[in-house]
Amino acid sequence: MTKNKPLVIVTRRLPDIIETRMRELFDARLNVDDAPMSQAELVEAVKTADVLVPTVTDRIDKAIISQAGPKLKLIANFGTGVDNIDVESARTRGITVTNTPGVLTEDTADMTMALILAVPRRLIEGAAVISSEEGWMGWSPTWMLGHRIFGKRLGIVGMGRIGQAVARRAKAFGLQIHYHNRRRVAAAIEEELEATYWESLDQMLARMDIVSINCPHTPGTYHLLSARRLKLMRPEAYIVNTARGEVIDENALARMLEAGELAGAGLDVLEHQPAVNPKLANSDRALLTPHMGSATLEGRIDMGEKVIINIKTFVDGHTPPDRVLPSML
Ligand code: 8YV
Repeated sequence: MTKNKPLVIVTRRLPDIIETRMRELFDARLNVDDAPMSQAELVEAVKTADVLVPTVTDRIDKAIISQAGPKLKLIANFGTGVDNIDVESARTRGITVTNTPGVLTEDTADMTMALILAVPRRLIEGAAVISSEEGWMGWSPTWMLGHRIFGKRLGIVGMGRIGQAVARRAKAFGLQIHYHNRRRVAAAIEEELEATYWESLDQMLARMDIVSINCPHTPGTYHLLSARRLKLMRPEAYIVNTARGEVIDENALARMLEAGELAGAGLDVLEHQPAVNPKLANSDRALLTPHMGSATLEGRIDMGEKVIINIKTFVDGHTPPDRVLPSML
């Protein structure tokens, strides 16, 4: 790798301040039009770059990585989830992978909380009445009734940084915190959050009023919320997902919402995004948002800063702070 000015290819447009800094530090090839790259363009990029900066919209699979040129030594993902990258193939070829953890925790937790509030309280439906053609016909004591969240049980699937940030917020809203995680979290955290650990996801799901998905998408969590597990949930329960669509069997969820076997869903991520399951798109019980969990200017700038730090550290011959190893997934 050329030590001073590595060729850094960035697949999507990033905030101005980040692109400006990248131009100063690197031989940066930026995507001014922000058009997603085709697989052929990605192949071209990995053939020539020293560093590739992809995002969630780029599939950096084995086929792409196997065509990487000898210069490519770092894939510095703009994003925390690395399910878009075949990390094992990269490791085999001696390519380091980094991500951007930590800086989008609070924003994603805010979005989770927004869905936890919006779905049971019918926020979007209510707002739509005001802007509808007929307009607001008048108030009534029994109209637009949602459900209280105070005092209800929230089951968090994945108690990492984001899960804990959700728990902290939810506790302040009077929800009881329950969680399932591969590993039980430290006693001090459980105590602070007054959180109940469930070793069995099945048993937790059967008892929750609201379930929030906050785990990464890995081979182990694909369809973790399978048709069988969704059926364990109470018909009055809600589910929200700000993690990855692939964690829930979306077809099964859509069928259950249609049949009234679940009260509602708030989904910021979809299994085949940007494609939207028509059953979900047309469901009164589903609130869908277009993967906006970390979409704040502050968050995107912090993410860009992390990408720059990872590249700079790596180029300077050190282990980048946010290195992702296959064993971490
Ligand atoms: C990112 C995300 O903005 O970081 C993640 O894992 O899901 C998003 O919020 C996106 O991945 C950018 O690539």
